Amino acid sequence: MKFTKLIIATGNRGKYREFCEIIRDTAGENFADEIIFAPEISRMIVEETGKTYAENAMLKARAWAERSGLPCLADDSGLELDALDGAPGLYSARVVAGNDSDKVSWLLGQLEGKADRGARFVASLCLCVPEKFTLITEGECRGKIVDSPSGYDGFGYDPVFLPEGYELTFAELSGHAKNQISHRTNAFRKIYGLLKQ
Ligand code: ITT
Repeated sequence: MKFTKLIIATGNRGKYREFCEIIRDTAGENFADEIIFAPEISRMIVEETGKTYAENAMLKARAWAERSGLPCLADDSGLELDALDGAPGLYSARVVAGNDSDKVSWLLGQLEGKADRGARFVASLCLCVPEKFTLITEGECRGKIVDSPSGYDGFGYDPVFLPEGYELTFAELSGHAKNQISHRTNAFRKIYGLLKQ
């Protein structure tokens, strides 16, 4: 199955950029002719009222599919810290007002004096193809949180996340390297696998 147009149902340009690369790296030209950033076709804020990543991903994908009539791929993701029993998790985008570096500062503050730096990124993806089907998958990437931010690539908490088996943060790795191992990639590979069945 190849889509003529695919909407990435997000307001986060960092996620959109990653999806373009992940789709190209995973499926080459076989997935979609055109990959569209949702805010370029319409203005809409979808309330994330779900209790799980999967519910929120479905809310976003379905809302944009209803609005556009086109296939929509949404992601709901978060960073879970072992020392904080999985927080901020579902609320990773909303821990404090401000930009990514304010959120990173908040995170490092929460971990101050804590020896356990273990963490994982989680992403649920929802692909909604109007009047045909809805698919949901989940992916994770384990790692740990470093003491201070390093690197400028990526978005969100990338400058403080050291993926397992690596000595560079997500923000120091190239986009291509992050996309070999990320939670988002792992979830997308599952979607692609299901579509090929
Ligand atoms: P949309 O809902 O519009 O897609 P959002 O940024 O609000 O955009 P989420 O609600 O899924 O997305 O929030 C996930 C947050 O978790 C995101 O804003 C980042 O702070 C963090 N996050 C998720 N994946 C990440 C990644 O690959 N690298 C760094 N931070 C990430």
